[in-house]
Amino acid sequence: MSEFLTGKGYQVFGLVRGQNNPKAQLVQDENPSLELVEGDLRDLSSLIAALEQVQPDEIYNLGAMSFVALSFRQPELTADTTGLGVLRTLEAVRIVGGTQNNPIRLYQASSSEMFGKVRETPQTERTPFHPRSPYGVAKVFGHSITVNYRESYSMHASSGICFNHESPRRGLEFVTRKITNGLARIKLGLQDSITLGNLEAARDWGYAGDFVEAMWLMVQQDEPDDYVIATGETHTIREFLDLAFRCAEIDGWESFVRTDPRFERPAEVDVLCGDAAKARERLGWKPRVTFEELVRMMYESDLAEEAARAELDR
Ligand code: GDR
Repeated sequence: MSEFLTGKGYQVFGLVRGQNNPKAQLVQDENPSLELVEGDLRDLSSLIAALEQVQPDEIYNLGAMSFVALSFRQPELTADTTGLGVLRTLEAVRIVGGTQNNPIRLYQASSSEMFGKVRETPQTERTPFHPRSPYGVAKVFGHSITVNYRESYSMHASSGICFNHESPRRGLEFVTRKITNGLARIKLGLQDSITLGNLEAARDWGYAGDFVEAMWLMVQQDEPDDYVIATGETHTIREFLDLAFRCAEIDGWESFVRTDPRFERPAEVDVLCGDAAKARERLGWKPRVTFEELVRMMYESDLAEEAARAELDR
C-alpha cells in the first residue's frame, strides 16, 4: 500500500507500535521514503497524537491481528486490535477531523472472513455475515462500526471487503507462502516436506498489488461506500499445491506434503468466492494478475531468496 501511494506522489506515514518493533526496519528498507509514526490501535490517545502530528488527508487502516488461526488462541487480543482498533481509529478521525473543506478520508480493511459459513455463492456486499473465528467476528465489528460512523457523522469512511490477497511479501504463517517457501526449500534440497492442515479449503486468491489499487480508488470517490474486492475464481489448497509443484517441475506433490491436525482450525471457512461486480462498475477496477501468475511469482521469489540465503550460509 505504501509503495503504491508513494508511486502516486503521496507522502506516506506508517503507524508503528511498541518499543523497538522488529518489523520497523524491514518496512523502512522496503520503502525508504516512508516516515514512521508512533501509535497503537489499542490506545486512542496515541492515535489522536499521531493524527495531530501528521494531519493526514487519507487513512488506510490495514492494521490488525490478521492471522485467523492465532485468533482462536488469543481471542481477546484479536477483538481489541482487529475490532476495537477500528472504533478507536474512527474516534480519532472524528476528534481530529481534518479541515471542513478537507475532512480526513478513511479506508477500512474488511475481510471475506466475515462471510465465514457462507449463506450464498458468490458473496456480494449484500451477503449476510456468519463469521467462523474470533478474527472474523472482530472484522464484522470493524465493518459495522465503520458503516455506523459513516451514517452517524457523515464521515468519508469506506470498507473494502477483501478476499485473500497474496504476494511474495506474505507472512510465512499463511498457507500460500508456507507452500511456496517450503517448495523452494524442497527444490534446493533444504527441506523434505511441508506440513499443512485442511487441504480441502478453497479460497478466492488475488494479488495484493492489484487489491491496493482498489483500496485507493474507493477513497477517491465522491461518496464513501463498501465494495467486495475479489477475483471471482476459487481454488482449493490441493489445486494451489498442484500448480506450485508444476512450476517447480516436481511430480507428485502428495509425496512431499504431510497433514497435521495442529494446523486445522476449531471452525473452518470451507469455500469463498467473491463477486466484485460493484467495484468493476463503479471503480473501474479489475484484477490483472491471474492465479497461475501469482503462484509462479511467489514460488520464483522464494526460490531466489532461499538460494541467496543458502549461498550466504555456505
Ligand atoms: P485465511 O488465510 O485464514 O483465509 O485468512 P490462511 O492462508 O491462513 O488460510 C487459508 C486456508 O488454508 C488452510 N490451511 C492452512 N492455513 C495456514 N495458515 N497454515 C496451514 O498449514 C494450512 N493448511 C491448510 C486454512 O485452514 C484456511 O482454510 C487470510 C488472512 O490474510 C486474513 O487476515 C484475511 O482477512 C483473509 O485472508 C481474507
